[in-house]
Order: sequence, then structure tokens, then C-alpha cells
Amino acid sequence: MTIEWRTPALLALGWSDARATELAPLLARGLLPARVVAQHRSHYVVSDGARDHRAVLRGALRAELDATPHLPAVGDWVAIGHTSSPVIVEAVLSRRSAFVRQRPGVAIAPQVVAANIDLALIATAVAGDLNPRRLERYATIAWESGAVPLVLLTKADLVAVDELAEARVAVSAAAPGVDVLAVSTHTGEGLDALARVLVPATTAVLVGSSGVGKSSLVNALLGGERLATAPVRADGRGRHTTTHRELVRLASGALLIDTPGMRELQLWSDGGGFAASFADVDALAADCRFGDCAHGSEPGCAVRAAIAAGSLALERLESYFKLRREMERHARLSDPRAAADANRRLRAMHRAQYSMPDKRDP
Ligand SMILES: Nc1nc2c(ncn2[C@@H]2O[C@H](COP(=O)(O)OP(=O)(O)OP(=O)(O)O)[C@@H](O)[C@H]2O)c(=O)[nH]1
Ligand SMILES: [Mg+2]
Ligand SMILES: [Zn+2]
Repeated sequence: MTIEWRTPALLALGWSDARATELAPLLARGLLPARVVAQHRSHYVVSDGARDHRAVLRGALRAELDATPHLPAVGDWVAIGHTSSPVIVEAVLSRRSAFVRQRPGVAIAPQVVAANIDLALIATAVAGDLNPRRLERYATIAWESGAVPLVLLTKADLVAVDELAEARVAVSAAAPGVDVLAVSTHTGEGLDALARVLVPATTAVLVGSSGVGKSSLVNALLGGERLATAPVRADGRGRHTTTHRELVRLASGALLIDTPGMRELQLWSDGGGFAASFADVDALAADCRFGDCAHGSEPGCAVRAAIAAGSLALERLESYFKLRREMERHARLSDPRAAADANRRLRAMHRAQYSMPDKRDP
């Protein structure tokens, strides 16, 4: 059997044969595979390997996926009808991995930042931007994504060697088990090492705050000024120069997704990312005297002992509790049945409180 879709152009977009079974019925319907390379407010850009096309979702598909809600994201493989502009996206193939956060704003819903990624490059500027608590969030979502996380300490040229070493220690404490690479687009430091991990057909997503130098890195790897970049404002805050997510094809054959700087990074769900990200806390907890230790004031708490001994930062334990609550809240609010249960429990709790003598005012 000739597999005509297995073209070098598609393979260069990261296509893998593992998708063949899923694609077969779609091919039989006369559809073609394509990858989402950019996402704008009103439309997508998809590539069939040979050309890029402006694309929109078939109305029925939009309605169906919006309810799930799993609208295509950059990096997704889709099936498109024959090409005319705009091409119509008829189906979205299943995702191997995805960087998903809680959608910023009030609605409780996931937002897929990038799909089918092998590497999650967490960019944090070595001076000013480095925030262990935020890094914990990025690392948790990155582990959860199914991709391999890698922290990029950007703008390494701005600090002295000892400061860089301190930054590495801070990163390792907040993201244990994640490799760290110091890079600079000004001096070229670390760029060869980064290029080495970006092997052909690998898809990597660059995430991080605005102004840390994500687009500058993409440009440096491309060897040209393709993406817009802009200086950080005097107050140190970014300018949100990049306004849409875009997959860039490097000459090496790797695929790199640039994203707009994120202001808010709330966790969406826990499919194991949290456990991976806080493996150090869980390892300590295994030595607590009680199996259900809440690491509060229980006797024989190994976690509290580590804090007292200075081997675990109190802030890290606080963040462990905070992030867990955040995920539980989202899970509750996104699942109507769990939400109803939680409401019933809350009402019962309120009733219990009202029937109790007020202890605050004896
Ligand atoms: N000193 C120094 N400055 C850098 C480096 N890389 C980027 N910059 C500067 O940092 C500023 C922001 O860079 P961008 O690449 O636009 O940052 P970004 O992360 O893409 O920002 P958003 O698109 O807003 O998310 C620009 O003025 C760059 O010139 C670096 O390695 N060293
Ligand atoms: Mg940018
Ligand atoms: Zn404990």
C-alpha cells in the first residue's frame, strides 16, 4: 500500500506514523492532514507541509469542541478539506501532549497553549524575573503536559558568574529534576547547547513572562529578525510584544512555538504534574509518622522537620498547599457533579456552624 501522506514535507512538520490509524478514516473521506502553525483571534494558520493556509473551523466542530472545551491549539494536527481560502478544519486529531493552563479570567475552563510538544522551555530572565513560586507553577504545568521541561535562564549576560550560579541553585530548588540552561542572545552563550536539544522534528514550546527574551531566542536560532521583539519598560515589566502563538520551523528541522508572555498562570488539573513537580515534598512526607499527616502540627512530621532543619523552604511547602487547593477548586468547578457535592458539603458545614455556640465571643 502506498502511503502518499507520508511525505518529507509532513515529516518535517513533526508528523509521526503513530497517527496513521487515526488518519485513515479521514483520508477515506478525502481529507488531508495539516498542522496548526498559528492561532489568531479570528482564524488559524495551518500548514500541509508544502504551504500555509488561512483556516477556520467547521461550525459544527466549533460548537462540539467549545463544549468540551478542546478547540485546536498551535501544534495540533487537524484534518482539512481540499484547499481553498480559508480552508475548513473538519477534525482535530488526538493530542500526545499539551501545555494547558486555566484560562485567564472568570470562567473555569482549560486553555491549551501548545499541543503535541516534546519539550517545554520555561524561560525566566536571570535578573529581575526569577521567581521560585512562579517557576513552581510553570514546572508543574510542564510536567503535566507530557513534554520534558527545561528551564532557560535568559539574559545570562546581565549577571556575574556567581550570581548565575545562585540563580541555578534557586531554579533547582523550585524545579527539582529539571535541567537548567543559561542562555544569552547577546553573547551567544548556551545557544549551541540549546540547538543540540532541538533535534529535527522535535516540537518545543517557549513559555514565560513577557520581556524575558522568548522571541529574541527564536530569532537567534533562526539566524534572523523574523519575530518582533521590544525592550522591556523602565519599570522592568514586559510589553507583551508577541500577541499570538506561532510555530516556527528552524533550519535544523526542529519546530519551535513562540507564545505571548503570560501574566497569569493558574493550574488546570492534576494528571501527575503536581506530584512530579513536588516530588521532594512527597519523598519527605513518606517519612511522616502518620500516613495521613497534613504536615501541620502532627507529631513526627518529617516535612516540618525538614523545614526546621533548613533543607526545605517554608515558602515551598506553602506553595504546595496553595497549588493543591487551586487544582481542587478547578476540578470541583469544572465538574458539575463534584460541584454539587461540594455545595451540599458547604451548606451542611454552614448549618453546623450556625447551630454551634460562637466560640469567638465567649
Ligand atoms: N541583555 C539581554 N537582553 C536581551 C536578551 N534577549 C533579549 N533581550 C532583550 O529583552 C527584550 C525583550 O525581548 P523579547 O524577545 O521581545 O521578549 P519576549 O519574551 O518575547 O516578550 P513577549 O513577546 O512580550 O512575551 C528586548 O529588548 C531584547 O533585546 C539577552 O540575552 N540579553
Ligand atoms: Mg515575544
Ligand atoms: Zn507530615
